Amino acid sequence: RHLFWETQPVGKYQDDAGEGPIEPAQPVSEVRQEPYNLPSTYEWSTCDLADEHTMKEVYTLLTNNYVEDDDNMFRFDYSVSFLRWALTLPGYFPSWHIGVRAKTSKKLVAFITGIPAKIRTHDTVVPMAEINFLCVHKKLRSKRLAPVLIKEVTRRVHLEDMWQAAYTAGVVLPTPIATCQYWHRPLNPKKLIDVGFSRLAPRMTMSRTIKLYRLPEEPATPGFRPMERRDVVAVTKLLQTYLAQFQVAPHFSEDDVEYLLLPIDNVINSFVVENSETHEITDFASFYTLPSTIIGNKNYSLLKAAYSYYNVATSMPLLQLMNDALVIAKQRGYDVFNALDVMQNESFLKELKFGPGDGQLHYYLYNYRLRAPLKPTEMGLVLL
Ligand code: MYA
Ligand code: JJ1
Repeated sequence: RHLFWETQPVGKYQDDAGEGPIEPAQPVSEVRQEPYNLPSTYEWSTCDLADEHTMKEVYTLLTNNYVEDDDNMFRFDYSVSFLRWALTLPGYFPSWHIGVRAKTSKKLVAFITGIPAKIRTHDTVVPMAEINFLCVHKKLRSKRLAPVLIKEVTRRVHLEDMWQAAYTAGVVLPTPIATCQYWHRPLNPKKLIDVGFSRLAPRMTMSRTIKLYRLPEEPATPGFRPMERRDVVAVTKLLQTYLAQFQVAPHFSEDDVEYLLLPIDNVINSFVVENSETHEITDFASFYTLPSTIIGNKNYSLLKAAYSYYNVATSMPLLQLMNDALVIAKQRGYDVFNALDVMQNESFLKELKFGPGDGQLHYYLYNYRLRAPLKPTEMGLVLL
């Protein structure tokens, strides 16, 4: 059934096989030296994302051709500043930003990326590639280009002596390590209903709906403030302790936290709670900005969505911390706050009036077998 995936090391769970790599690492000298073959009218093009023009080409490809919901009403609109942040992290490999161009016009028609990350599974920290932004132009779909992109990124990851990868997708492939559910908390319910993101519930009026989702003007927690550079050490400790309880989670260094979690306008929002007496950092909340194009609505063209990233509460229930995150997201003009049912998120989703979405997110590892699939609550990884 999966003519491509059946050839890849992504095998099934096996009671007898234990946990670890499916295939052993090879000497880098034995990795294929030549790029895989593309159809003759296309060529490989490593995309230099530090170059503004190239970045704009990538942005345009993704904005017009990347992930849509099941009813093709919304399409992710990752911003240029988001893509730059997410893809040019310290230690990134330029060769893992892979484009395909039409030979004659040089138009960018397909893309895939990898970034390096340390991912812990149970007790083992494994250097992996996180694969994201796989995209084939709508006019070139179903021509088996995606498997060529995946083989090529795999080859370039192998050339850096890495042999495992982590990725997520909305589609089912061999073989999910976890299947998680999206939840949505309306912040601007009227707009969400107007654009078809949500519906007026039975026996609810618009004004009752607006009242139902109303939030305080200001966060309730004293000492709740944006994260700053001086918080990096404390936030790293909070995250490391919190993430240790999950079966699969990133292993964050202080440098990772500094890069990934310091606030950037319209990209990443992070907050800490500082104790007013001890000045200790007791709690941390973060969400990233990922708008979607609203396809074919005459009043609105962009849905501004916040996505829950990593959150740690130690001085209060997680529910109270996340309520403050919702307040900030509302203040900052987001229309909806999205979260997966990963980590301990179930402890606040229903009470804070999130509702289940129609989308799922499946998590995968490449060339690494777990003993059994994880429950969403055992998943400690959020990809961008
Ligand atoms: S997930 C986001 C994916 N992007 C989108 O959904 C954007 C909109 N869609 C498209 O651009 C195209 O439909 C794509 C497929 C490009 C998705 N992940 O070329 P085809 C398999 C993996 O004829 P197209 C993200 O970015 C499909 O099962 N495989 O199809 C993470 C079939 O194989 P098989 C997928 O529709 C990506 C084959 O491709 C996906 O024109 C992680 C058909 O190819 C998918 N999302 O193009 C990639 N969708 O016959 C894997 C379809 O076997 C990384 N397919 O069923 C693996 C690790 C690599 C590194 C390893 C290092 C060691
Ligand atoms: O956003 C999503 N669904 C929305 C919109 C649905 C529009 C019709 N299809 C949704 N809205 C309901 C909200 C409602 C608010 C009040 C309370 C009850 C709920 O359900 C979905 C997620 O649910 N998003 C997608 O389908 C986008 C793709 C998701 C897979 C992403 C793959 C990423 C890959 C790469 O790393």
